[in-house]
Amino acid sequence: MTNEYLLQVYKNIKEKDKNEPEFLQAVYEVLNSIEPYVNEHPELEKNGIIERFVEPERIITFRVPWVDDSGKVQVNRGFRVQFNSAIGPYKGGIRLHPSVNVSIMKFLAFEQGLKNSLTGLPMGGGKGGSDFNPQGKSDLEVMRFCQSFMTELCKHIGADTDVPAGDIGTGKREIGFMFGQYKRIRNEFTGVLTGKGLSYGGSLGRTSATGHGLCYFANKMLDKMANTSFEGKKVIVSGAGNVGLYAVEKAMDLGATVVAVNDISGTVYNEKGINFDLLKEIKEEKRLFIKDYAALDKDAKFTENPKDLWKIKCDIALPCATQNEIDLEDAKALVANNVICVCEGANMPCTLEATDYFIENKIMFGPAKAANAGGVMVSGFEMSQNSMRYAWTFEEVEAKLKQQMENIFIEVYDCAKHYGNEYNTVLGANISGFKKVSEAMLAQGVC
Ligand code: NDP
Ligand code: 2IT
Repeated sequence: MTNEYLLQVYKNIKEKDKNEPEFLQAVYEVLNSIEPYVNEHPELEKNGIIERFVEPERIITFRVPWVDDSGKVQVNRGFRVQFNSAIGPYKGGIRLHPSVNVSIMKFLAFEQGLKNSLTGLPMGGGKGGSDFNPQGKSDLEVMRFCQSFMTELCKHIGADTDVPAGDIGTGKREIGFMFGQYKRIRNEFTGVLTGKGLSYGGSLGRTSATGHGLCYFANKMLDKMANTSFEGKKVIVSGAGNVGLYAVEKAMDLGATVVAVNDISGTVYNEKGINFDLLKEIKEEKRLFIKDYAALDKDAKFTENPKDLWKIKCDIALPCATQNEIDLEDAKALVANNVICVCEGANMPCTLEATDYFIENKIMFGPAKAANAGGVMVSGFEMSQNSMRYAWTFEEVEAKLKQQMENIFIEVYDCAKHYGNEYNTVLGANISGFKKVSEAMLAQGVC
């Protein structure tokens, strides 16, 4: 990065937000890659667009008290970061994980704004969550937490204001409890959350949308850049949650063999292919661990280190767990094993160094804000269906998802190529997403 304006904005934010490493990482990556566009558009500096673009419109933090099963009062910290509403109401998931803090919330909300822009739908950027850990809690404890969380959050959201959804630790169960509490307090049945159950306004195809969308994006990239596909490829997937599970399903559907997956308990490898039905039963229905899967799959080899996944030989790697799960060392191991494609299902799963290494080595790379946009895209479809009081079939939703993920790839690829390196899809995604957001900000004056 050599542009003086961008360097100055980054320096300021680095001083102000020095205790927010994930946020600084996300901002650095974006500012660095939009540089050629900023050089061509002096009106951005004149109007202070970048200063505004890296400053959240609003951050809400709040106390979340709840009573555990033993009668003891527990207190968690709740967040909602309403980052940018230039192109639509704030939109983004709710993360429930002990690691949640303001840095993680801000990086996710910042990235979400660009991702939502890439979907082509009118949604701004937001994210929320809490350091509450749903793992090991009873359904009643989770319900009491969700009700308390929504008792405060409901003052700040709404179908035309801010529409939360799922993320790590927040699935159908949590969305259901939160929706019930919102409806009760506000006396409104609206599309205020997405990822809802099908019986109360959810969209068919939302559960599988991120994982399926990721594979549609990757398959289009393989086709366009290497005239190949998932057919016959060996795939590894990290994180066996909402995104990872349905990435496994779609990769298999497209003719690949998924040879390894991981979760927090470790890594499982089966050269003949992971058994998707068993994996889904263990992870989604029973809320157990990969080590429990390994005990039931007689051909599987299990190791306790989740990081062992990246040492397994594969053609395609789909990181779908969490931020910074692939560092430079992991990237080197993947490239040494001849990986041809890495597509990010999680948000920011590759460190800056790992990402650069993939691009330098001409690995086909799908950056998160483009490759995992399928989830929020179908959330956008859910909002449309709720407004119309109508429901599309699974086939209609899936066809729109596939088409639009392929369109995103083409837009990102064309933009990367236009700026001189078709492998730099990070630049392609960041400039494509930023263009629409900055145009909207310019049009709306100083706000
Ligand atoms: P889930 O909570 O459903 O699943 C997360 C999975 O990742 C779990 O299997 C968890 O293991 C595993 N995991 C967490 N940390 C690690 C780690 N350090 N090493 C290995 N595995 C780990 O979350 P989602 O699937 O919803 O989210 C995953 C990622 O995808 C996040 O980055 C999220 O922001 C992103 N994303 C989610 C979307 C969505 O619609 N849900 C949309 C777009 C992006 P365990 O089960 O053992 O806890
Ligand atoms: O990171 C993400 O895109 C999500 N967690 C999904 C957000 C949404 O509003 O569906």
